[in-house]
Amino acid sequence: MRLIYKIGAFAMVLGVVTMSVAGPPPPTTHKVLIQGFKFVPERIEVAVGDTVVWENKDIVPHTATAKKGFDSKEIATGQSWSYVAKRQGRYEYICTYHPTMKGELVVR
Ligand SMILES: [Cu+2]
Repeated sequence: MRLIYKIGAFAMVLGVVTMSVAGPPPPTTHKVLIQGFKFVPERIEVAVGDTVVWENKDIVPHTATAKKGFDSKEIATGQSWSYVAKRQGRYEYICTYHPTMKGELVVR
């Protein structure tokens, strides 16, 4: 009886430890630099719940605008804009001021 209790307690502790190790990773923040009229990195892959921050290092304003999903509007020089990835999908985006600037956000 005493031994069974001990085994039970051990299993419970093991279960708690295993659950905390195997749980989903906590949300993280990813940074995309806007530099030299490019999104760096051009393609970024994140998990649902993660935050993506675009930081404009150029001397002109830019945007990070997807056809569907998100639109930063103007990000001035030295400013940043953050977006929480809520839905899975593949989002191609551009800068509306310089449409040759292209990026891709993949949300897994
Ligand atoms: Cu731009």
